Amino acid sequence: MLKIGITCYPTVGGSGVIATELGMLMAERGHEIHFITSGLPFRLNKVSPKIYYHEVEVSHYPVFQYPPYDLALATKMAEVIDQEELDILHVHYAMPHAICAMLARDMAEREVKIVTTLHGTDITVLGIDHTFKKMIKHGIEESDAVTAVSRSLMNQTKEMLDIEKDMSVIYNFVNEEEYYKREILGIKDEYGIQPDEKVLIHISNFRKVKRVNDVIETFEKVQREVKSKLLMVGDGPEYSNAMKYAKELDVADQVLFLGKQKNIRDLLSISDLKLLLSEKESFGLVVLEAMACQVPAIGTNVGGIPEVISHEKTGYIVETGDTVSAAAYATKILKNELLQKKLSESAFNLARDKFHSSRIVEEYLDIYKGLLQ
Ligand code: GMT
Repeated sequence: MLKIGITCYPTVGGSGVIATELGMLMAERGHEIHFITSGLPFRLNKVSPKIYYHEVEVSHYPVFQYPPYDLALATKMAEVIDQEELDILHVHYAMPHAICAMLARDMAEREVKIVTTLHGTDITVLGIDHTFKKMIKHGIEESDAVTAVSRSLMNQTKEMLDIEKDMSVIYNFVNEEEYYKREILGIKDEYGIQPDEKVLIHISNFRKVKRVNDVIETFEKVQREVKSKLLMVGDGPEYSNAMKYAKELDVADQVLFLGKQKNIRDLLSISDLKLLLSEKESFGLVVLEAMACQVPAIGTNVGGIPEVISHEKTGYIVETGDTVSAAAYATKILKNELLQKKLSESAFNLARDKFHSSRIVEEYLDIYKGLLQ
C-alpha cells in the first residue's frame, strides 16, 4: 500500500478532474490518498477511509501585500509528508505546485518522491510570459518523474524549455462509471429540441483559446443543411460575445446557452456530435468524455487533439479557424446515419481501450513503484 499526496487546482477544469479521479481510483486499489489543496476538489464525491483532505489555509496578515499561498502550500505539504509518512507527492502543474513540492521536500524530514504531471497551462503561460521560464524548467528538472498528458505536450515542453529530462506520456481518462450513454426520454423535448433535429454540443470554459465563435460559425453553416440545435455548455470570458455572435449570425433561436452544468453525461447522451475547435489544447478531456458517451467529435489540429480523435475513424480533424471544413464534415456525419453510427462505435471503443481508466491508473502506479524501488 502506498501513501500518496496529491496537489491540483481543485476548481472546475480537466486537470482537477484527472487528479481527483486518479486519487479515488488509487484509493479503490487500497492506496492511501491525501489531497493537499486550497479547497475540496469539486469531483471528490466518494466517502472512503482511504481518502483524506488537507486544506491549505493562507493567512491574510496585513504586512503581506499578497497572500503567500505558495508558501502556505509548501508548508502544508511538508507537514503532511512527515505526519502521514507519504511515499509520493504527485502534483499537477509545475507552476507553482512542483516548486512548492520541492520546497516541501527540503523542509520535510522524511524522504518523498515527487511526480509532476503537465497539463498544458505551464506552457500556455510561457507562451505569454517568459518571466517564469526558469522556474517551470527547474520544477520539471528537479521532479523525480514527469508525465505529460499528450505526446504533443511533452515535445512542446522539451522544446520550449530546452529540457533533456526523460518524461512519460500518460493520457487522460474518464470515469467509465460516470461517463456512458444513457437512454433518456424526455430531455430533448424539455429543451425544445424536435425529434428530427440533430444535436451538436460544445463544452468548455469559454476562454479565448477555445475559439467559441468558430463553433457558432460552424453551426451556422451546418443548420443550413441539417435541421439541428447547438448546445453551448460552460461559462467563461467569451460567453456573452458568443451569445452576441449567435444573434449576429441569426441562429440565436437554435443555439442553447446552458451555462455551467453538472450532468454532462446526460447532455452528451442526447448529442450527435461534439465540436472542440480550440487554438491550444494539450489533450481535450471533453472529447474523451464525449467518446465514452458514444459521441464522435470534430477537433482542430492542435496540441493533443489529434492523439485523442482518430481522423476518419472516431471523428475528423480540421485546421484551426477552418469552419468551412468543420461544417462540411459535420454535415457529412449528420446526414449519414450509418457513418454516424460507425464513428460513434469506434469512438466508444477507442475510449474503452486506449484511454481506459484501469490502464491509465496502472501506468501512474508503475511510475510510483519505479521511483520507490
Ligand atoms: O483547458 C483549460 O482551460 C483547463 C485546463 C485545466 O487545467 O484543466 O485544461 C488543460 O488540462 C486538461 C487536462 O489534462 C486538458 O484536457 C486540456 O486540454 C488542457 N487545456 C489546454 O491545454 C488549453
